[in-house]
Amino acid sequence: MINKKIQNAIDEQINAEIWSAYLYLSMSAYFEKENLRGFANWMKIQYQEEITHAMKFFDYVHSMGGHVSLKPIAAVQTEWKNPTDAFKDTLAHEKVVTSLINNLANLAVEEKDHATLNMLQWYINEQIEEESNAEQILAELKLIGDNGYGLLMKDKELALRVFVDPTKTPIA
Ligand code: OFO
Repeated sequence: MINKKIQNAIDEQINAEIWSAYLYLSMSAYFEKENLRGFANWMKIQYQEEITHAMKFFDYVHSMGGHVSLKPIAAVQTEWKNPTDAFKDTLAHEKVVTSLINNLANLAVEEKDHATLNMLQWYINEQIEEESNAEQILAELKLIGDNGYGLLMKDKELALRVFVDPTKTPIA
């Protein structure tokens, strides 16, 4: 049975993961509007990944005999200055999520909840990838600068991303 403190903290994290999904779907809509369909595709897949992150927590709580209480989803930004601006926000947001996961792990240690701590290892690894993906694209966008051709090339590359459920991949 999952303890109340951990249950509440995971409910908050489910909300943060679904908010992340909503944020990236909003970015996808922004890129569609800018005719950058590859970037829009990348963000749509990011949205799908975030839903899997939320669902992994959701299923964990129920497998431990708990009961999830879903919270309201706050509004997200809908406009960005340019792709670099959107990826700066993506990286900043992923850093916040990493700190939320670390806080959850700290709570699991305090509560001596080893099952939850073990489950969180997957998220700790996943956040390394989340930050590194955003960091890489941001660095490339900085190199591209105002070069429209460079941006279109990047757009074509990001169009190739396909969805692979990350929760089905064992931790490295
Ligand atoms: Fe769920 O990792 Fe991004 O936010």
